[in-house]
Amino acid sequence: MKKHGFKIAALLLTLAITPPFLVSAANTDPAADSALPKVGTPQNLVWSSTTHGQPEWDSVPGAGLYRLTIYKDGSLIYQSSMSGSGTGRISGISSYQEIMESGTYTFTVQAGTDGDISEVSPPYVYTKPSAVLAAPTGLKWDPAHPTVLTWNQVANADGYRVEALQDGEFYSNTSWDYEGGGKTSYDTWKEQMGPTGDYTFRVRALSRDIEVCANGPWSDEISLYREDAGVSLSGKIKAYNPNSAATVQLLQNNAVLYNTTSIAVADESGQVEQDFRFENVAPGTYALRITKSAHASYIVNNITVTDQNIDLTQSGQAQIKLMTLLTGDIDGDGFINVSDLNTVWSRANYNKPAALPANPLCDLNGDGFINVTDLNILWSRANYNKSAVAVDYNN
Ligand SMILES: [Ca+2]
Ligand SMILES: [Ca+2]
Repeated sequence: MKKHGFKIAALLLTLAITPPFLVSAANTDPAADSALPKVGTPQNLVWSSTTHGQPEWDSVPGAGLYRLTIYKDGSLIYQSSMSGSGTGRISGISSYQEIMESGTYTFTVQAGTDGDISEVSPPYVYTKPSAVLAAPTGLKWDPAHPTVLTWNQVANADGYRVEALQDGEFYSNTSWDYEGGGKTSYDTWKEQMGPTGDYTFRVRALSRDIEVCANGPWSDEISLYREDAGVSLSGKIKAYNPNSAATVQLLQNNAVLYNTTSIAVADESGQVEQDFRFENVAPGTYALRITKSAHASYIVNNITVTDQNIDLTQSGQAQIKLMTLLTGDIDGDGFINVSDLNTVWSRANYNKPAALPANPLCDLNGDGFINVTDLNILWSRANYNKSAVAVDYNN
């Protein structure tokens, strides 16, 4: 069987593709298209008879780029672009790497791009063979070279694909094949990643002939190691009215350096616990400040970040382990006192729905009504005549 080497130009282009371009059939990326010449439509699209699942078509004069779209049973599974200024027949990106399951695969090719879409290719009907490559195991960051991802070699693999996910969504990928299947590491992820985000990686083994042995499934995921990324700082708050979000900030010299907003829990009322987390916090000493409407502010001073993650729920101080916000500072002056009480108790607000013209902040528990429940929260021993909380992390 003829072996098609992986095209370096195609590989590099695949690396550079941004996710919307890759995954959205409707996205025509006008900024990229505008610089390209008007060109014709590629013709004579067929699957290669020698490399199963590999598309080929006639080159288009003047084209510098081709966009390939693959459908499985009518649904888009892959879209990518490759440089293609050659003449004669063009071999597409090695799309057999995208073919995992039995089904009917077709593709379209755009040249140029001027928005033309070629005719749909003859279908490639794929029946997955019983032989399937194994999923890679043992993914880890090389201890000696912590920016290099490694895994155990998969028997009979002809290549691998490494895919990055950001916050669980496709972010980028790269793949290659080679003679012998011995390369089981990947070290160029760092240039592809943005400065922030929760990245994970996964790897799958690729087959040269998917009629003989199918491409393997994805490995388990591994989180990104970033040697220069800083650490995480996480904690837990407890506050009333989860419909209203709390804002958590890290400050230095009264300047906000990191911001997070704990997730509001909709359709719930009362006093609930919520987690927050900062990622990639640089070394330094910070004040953590929590603010939330109708609650007194809460500050933890002198948190020194070094090279270790900080989980405030592990603190020996009860006031840091679980930061319970004091409730009832409706006018936001930093004190929970008679002026707030009088606001709840007023004719305009008391026993009214928690909507204008009443003051919605008087609905302290977030159940939609301003009533004795809210009054009791404000007037409780825990809250009444209390003010903004400040604790020291090192006490
Ligand atoms: Ca007040
Ligand atoms: Ca209420």
